[in-house]
Amino acid sequence: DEVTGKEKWPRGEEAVWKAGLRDVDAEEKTITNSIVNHVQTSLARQAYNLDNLGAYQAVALSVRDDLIINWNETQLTYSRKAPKRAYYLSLEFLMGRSLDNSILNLGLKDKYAGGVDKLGFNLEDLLDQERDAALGNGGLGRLAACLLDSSSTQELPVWGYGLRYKYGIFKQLISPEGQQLEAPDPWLDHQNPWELPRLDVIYDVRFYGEAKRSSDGSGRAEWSGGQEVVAQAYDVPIPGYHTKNTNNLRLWESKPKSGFDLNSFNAGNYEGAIESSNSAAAITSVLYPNDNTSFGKELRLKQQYFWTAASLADIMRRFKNQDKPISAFPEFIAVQLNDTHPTLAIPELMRILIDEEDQTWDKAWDIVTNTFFYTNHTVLPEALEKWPVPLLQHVLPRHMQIIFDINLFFMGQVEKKFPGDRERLARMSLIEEGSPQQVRMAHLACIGSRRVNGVAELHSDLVKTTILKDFVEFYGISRFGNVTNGITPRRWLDQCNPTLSALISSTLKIPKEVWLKDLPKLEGLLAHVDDPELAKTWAEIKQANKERLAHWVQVNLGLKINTNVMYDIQIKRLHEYKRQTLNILGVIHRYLQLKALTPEERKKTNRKAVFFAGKAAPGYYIAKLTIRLIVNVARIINADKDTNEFLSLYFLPDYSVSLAEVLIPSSDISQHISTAGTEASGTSNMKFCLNGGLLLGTVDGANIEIAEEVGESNVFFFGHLTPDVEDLRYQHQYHAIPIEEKCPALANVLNAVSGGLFGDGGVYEPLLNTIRQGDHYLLTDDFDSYIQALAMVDVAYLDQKEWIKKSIRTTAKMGKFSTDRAIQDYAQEYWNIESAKVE
Ligand code: GL2
Repeated sequence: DEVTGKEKWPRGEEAVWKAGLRDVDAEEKTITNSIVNHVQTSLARQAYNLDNLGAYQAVALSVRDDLIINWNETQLTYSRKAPKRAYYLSLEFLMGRSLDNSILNLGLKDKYAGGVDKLGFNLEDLLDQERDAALGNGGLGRLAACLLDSSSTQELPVWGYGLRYKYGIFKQLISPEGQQLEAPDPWLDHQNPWELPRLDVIYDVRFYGEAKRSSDGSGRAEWSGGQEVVAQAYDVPIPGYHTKNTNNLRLWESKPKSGFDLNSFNAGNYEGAIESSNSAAAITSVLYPNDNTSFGKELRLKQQYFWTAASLADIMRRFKNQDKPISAFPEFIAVQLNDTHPTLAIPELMRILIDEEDQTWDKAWDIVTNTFFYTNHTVLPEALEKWPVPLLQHVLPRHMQIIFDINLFFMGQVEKKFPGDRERLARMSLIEEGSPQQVRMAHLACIGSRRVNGVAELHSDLVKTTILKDFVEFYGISRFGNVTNGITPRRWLDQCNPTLSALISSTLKIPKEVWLKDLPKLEGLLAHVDDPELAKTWAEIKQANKERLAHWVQVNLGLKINTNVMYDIQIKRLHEYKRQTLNILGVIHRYLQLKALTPEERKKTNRKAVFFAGKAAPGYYIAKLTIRLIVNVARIINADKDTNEFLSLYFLPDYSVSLAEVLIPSSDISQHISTAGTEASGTSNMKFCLNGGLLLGTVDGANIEIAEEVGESNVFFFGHLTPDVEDLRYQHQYHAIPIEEKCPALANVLNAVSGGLFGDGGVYEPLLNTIRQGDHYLLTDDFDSYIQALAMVDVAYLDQKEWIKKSIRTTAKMGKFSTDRAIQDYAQEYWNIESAKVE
């Protein structure tokens, strides 16, 4: 080994492997023994032909052994102490990779690196073998993953419940024309060492059939017939950071109740015989790839019910083991609804309590409304879930009865409080009139929960003043709160940017084990902002992170990118409200300006590389067109020798958690430029800032609270404010001003696109027309101030000394945005649970 001078174990030499390990301390020896053992037994492979994938699998299994021991002790502690527990129901858990995170949380990274090295492998190479667990679309799913990490770290008794999709979010390919293509994500094909199948944890789940109300006046009903499928559990251990507490993420897989239909089989109808088993397996086969848009398909409804029914049955079984009266249910259990996706849990718990547990309606409703909590994640109208009554009636006849009954009681109460206010009744009803009638899931979640929250201050205010305004008037304000989102600093700083993490520890003179669990300690960096040594190392780390990204791009995409320029990054789902279009039009504007300069003048400008990454929902035409425009603009400007030294552009395909971990530490500036009032929170804004990247954004979501923390002089804000948006949209509808007049700079850019500067201009007309007509996302209103903000970024960046100070100040003030704080908010203000430390 060149670095240590020690002899390395020659990879694959069995004789050496078997000879026992030299030069290894006791802990490393346990680790290497365990890895070798897994290679030879679990994998049934030999040392001599072991490749990186095999070595990764063996290492993962060895780490999993440690996790399982902690997991078991955690479950034992929770059973013994019997504390109140919280359950986080989320249709999405965007976990990413687990190996690096697990060994960091266990505090075993160095030992594993050493052990793996002794066996002739390189840990970093092995980490790269792991496939992302991409069971989510975007921020909502990643938030769920960060909250789980923090729940274990904070030693809180919290379990996650979700679905074990066979296919996660699709793999994004980009055709030579710039078209997004989707390929499946068969993430389980390589085996998944991070899960434990639980063949014994199974529940039957029914669909369709008939619900007959009993005639005995009890309010009960019997639901029978239809389709029955089986939910089987897979458990994923969630290690906390430097604690034994290891919570559980339980994911359900759907299976046929009986292998195949014997009657059809015996009659020679083999296809018919397996049809029902296929239809059962289909329920958890694929994640719906829509972010912030509801997609009213029957299979999605079946996913929602399958998952909530299995989870509640499991929760109920665990509760019953405690031998407490059913009325004590809410004293021991809090269930968090992550968006409205699990709202069927409300009528499902009513059904269990009334039909199976003999509770009266009032008692059941009392239990339900003290058990559930609802988080709203968006006020976008297209994302608010509604299910057609006929569909619900068909798939879940008993639940439809219960929803009608809930509505009947609720409407009675509203009528009592606001007599004769028919419009209010219509607005608040669970049922939206129309053909067909639809069930408003946000209303059901709101009235069936104890408390409701939004995910950033502005967003929570909007929830209270817009979509749930009537409910605030009815229930009073105290039912509605805010929990600003967060991120786990373990993955989003220590793991993705280890050199910065080490620099922070040495500067603060606090071990990372302390400040990573107490993020406000970062504020100590402020005392060192003027230290030139710190500034120098800080800048060197940013530079090294740019080089790491450039290396990644070189290896994976075969492109060479300049690392001596500013890195400007926008990575998130493609969505009109997130305004990637504004960004790309800004890039074109910059390009046109550069073209118009003399070579001498160009040399005085700030050089930058602009990066985009993100997926578009497969059916989202305009978002896909935006990708196409970005790719084709990149093709032209990267090839332009006049300007490519000063401006280059990249669309990195197949954005993922793992790619984010490489991109985020490299940014000088990142863009969070949604139309005011549309982005509920955003969480990548927090990730960039934690890594010392500055923020360019609108006054929206958590950008506002980031600016409050770091100070407005350290962020670049632009654009109209939320209260203006409604008026501006009205203007566009009824008093539209031609773009040439209103915003000549933008008109010029649109003409360049239409005119074919980036290939056939006609292709982009539908995209450009969204701006020319209606301009719902207010690009013409914000374009000029956006360009000004970009210019201010350029000026600021030229003063590198001051820029680094801004960067350090930004990191220093990110303490608020740890999910450790967020999970404690939920634990204390909502669930009323306490930590239960595993000794
Ligand atoms: C989202 C919001 O759009 C996003 O702003 C927020 O940060 C996350 C997490 O709260 O939730 N809502 C939503 O439907 N998706 C989100 O990412 N998909």
